[in-house]
Amino acid sequence: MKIYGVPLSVHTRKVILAARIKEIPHEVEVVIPVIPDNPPPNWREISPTGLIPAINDDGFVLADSTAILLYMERKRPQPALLPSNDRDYGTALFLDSWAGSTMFRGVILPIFQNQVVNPSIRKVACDNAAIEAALTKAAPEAFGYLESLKPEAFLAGGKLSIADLAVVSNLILFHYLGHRLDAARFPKLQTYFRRHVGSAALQSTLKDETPFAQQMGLDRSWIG
Ligand SMILES: N[C@@H](CCC(=O)N[C@@H](CS)C(=O)NCC(=O)O)C(=O)O
Repeated sequence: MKIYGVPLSVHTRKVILAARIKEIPHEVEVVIPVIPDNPPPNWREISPTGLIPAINDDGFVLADSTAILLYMERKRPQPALLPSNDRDYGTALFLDSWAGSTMFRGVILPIFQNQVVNPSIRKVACDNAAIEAALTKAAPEAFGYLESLKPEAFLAGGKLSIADLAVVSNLILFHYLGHRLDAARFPKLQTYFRRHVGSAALQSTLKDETPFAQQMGLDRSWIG
């Protein structure tokens, strides 16, 4: 299975982690849509939205991290990344969707765009007010919601699921960008995050990301 995307991307990491956990043989072809002319010429045929990730599985192309993960789940059911219980299944998919909207679009993306993409790639001014709003308003609201779920080891169904991959992947970029969870305010979330960062799948994934993170000057000091 070919995975198109860049390992540092929140949604690409979700898919790489799933492939790793399910032991689906895969290779990553680096595609960085924010860099003009970087994607391959037939990119829109592979990813109709132009976003990463997308896959090519023996000629079958598919975009969107959630669609890909659900496809992987059918292709390689074990270990399951969707809970078997109906309600936990619903919760896991809700949290995955919430992570892509409230957390990614509302918190992580404005920070990433203004700290990295605008000044370094697009060569346009960074909107400090957007970063400030994300850090002081959107982030505490999102983290407060997660804290209210009283996260222990996992967010849905007592087992690792798509919900954890989505939430943790967002928190990783937040940390790469030099920001930290306020452990006094969000103690359960902090413990939950550190537990996942220490897992074997994440440690090897983070190791593979090292050259990309170094090249972009990201903060790796939080990786224990
Ligand atoms: N719903 C999509 C969202 C994908 C997405 O937002 N990808 C970002 C990177 S994490 C992207 O391609 N950004 C490039 C751009 O906006 O041009 C998914 O889950 O795959």
